Amino acid sequence: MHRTPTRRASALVAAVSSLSLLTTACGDTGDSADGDSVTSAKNGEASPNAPTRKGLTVGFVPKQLDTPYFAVADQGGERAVKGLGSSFKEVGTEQGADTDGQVSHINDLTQEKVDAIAISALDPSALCDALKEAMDAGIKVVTYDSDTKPECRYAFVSPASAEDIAVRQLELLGEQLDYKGDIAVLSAAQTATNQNSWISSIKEELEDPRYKDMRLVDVVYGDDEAQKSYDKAEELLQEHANLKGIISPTTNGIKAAAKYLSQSEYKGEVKLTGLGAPNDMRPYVEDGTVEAFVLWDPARLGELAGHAAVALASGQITGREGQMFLAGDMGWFELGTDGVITLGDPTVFDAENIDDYDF
Ligand code: RAM
Repeated sequence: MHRTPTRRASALVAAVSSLSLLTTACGDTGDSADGDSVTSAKNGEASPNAPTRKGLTVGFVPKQLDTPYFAVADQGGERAVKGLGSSFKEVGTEQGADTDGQVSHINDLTQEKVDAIAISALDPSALCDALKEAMDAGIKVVTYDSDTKPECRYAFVSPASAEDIAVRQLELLGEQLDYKGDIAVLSAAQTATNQNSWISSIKEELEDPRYKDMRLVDVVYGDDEAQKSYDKAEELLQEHANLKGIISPTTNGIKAAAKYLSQSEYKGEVKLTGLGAPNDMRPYVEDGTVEAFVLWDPARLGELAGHAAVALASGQITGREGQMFLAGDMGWFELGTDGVITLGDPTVFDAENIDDYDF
C-alpha cells in the first residue's frame, strides 16, 4: 500500500512549484455550496506545493464508534492530522446504522466551525443537506471508507476499487466451493454506499461464465450490530437448506457469522469469506471455520483521509481529477474521476499470513 512518487507526480510538482507564487490556493473560497458552487470549487486551481496549514481542526465521523475497524482507521487519521500540526476530534454514534446521528454530528461540527470533516457515510443522500451546509460554511469535506454522492463532498478516500474488493471475495468463495452452489451476502446497513457498491459488483461478477453454477439466493442486513448480524447468519442457514457459502463484506458481519458457524453443525461445511479484521478473525481461522478473507489496513485508510482533509483545507487539492497531494510516508496520491483517491490493493489473509498482522 506504500506509494512512491511517480515520475508524473514529480514532474507535475516541479512544474507547479515554479508557478506556485502565481496560483491561488482555494482553501478559503468562501463559495456558496449549492451544487454549482461545489462543482466550481472542485474545479478551482490547486497548488500541491502550497504550505500545509497548521492549527486546523479536523473532525472525523465514523459509521459508528464501537467498531474496531473504525477505531483503528480513526487512530490513523489522528496520527496524520496531529503529525501535520493540527487538532483531531472524533464524534459519532455508539453503534448500528444511525444516519440521523451522523447528520446531527455534521451539524455540530459545522456550528463549531471546524476546518475539515472526514466522514464514512451510512447513506449516499441523507447526509447531503448537512454536508452542503458545512461546505457552504467553508468546511472541506472528504468521505472515507463509504462515500456520499460526489456533489456532497470534495473527495472520497476509497480503500480499493469496488470491483477489486468484490471480485477478490467472490474468487475466494468460488475456489472454496469448487465454483458450485447457493450463496448469500450478509451486509451491514441497507443504505451504506460502500456495501451496496460491493454487492452490485458481486452480482455483476456472478455473470461471468465461471460462476454459472453459483447462485446468489439472498442478501440480508445486520446493520454492523453483533447480535443482529449473528441472528441474520442463523436465519440464512435456516431459510436456505442448500446454502453453501456466505460473503460478509463487513468486519462486524463476518465476525458475527464466523461466531455463529463455529458453534453450529455447519462449521467447515458452509464456507464464509468477506472483509474481516485479522485480530477479529484469528480464532476462526485457527479453528477451521474460515479459510481466507480480505481487507486493507484501516489505519492507512484513516491516515490517508487525514492527509486529504488537511490537503483540501490547505488548497493543495480541490477535488478535481488529476490533482496530487503528498500523504506523508505513504507518498503521493492522485485524485481520480469524481475526486476518488484509492489507497491500494486489498490483502488476502489466511492461516499462512494472519499472524503477520496486528489490527
Ligand atoms: C465495517 C463497515 C465498513 C467497512 C468494513 C469492511 O467495519 O461496514 O464500512 O468498510 O466493515
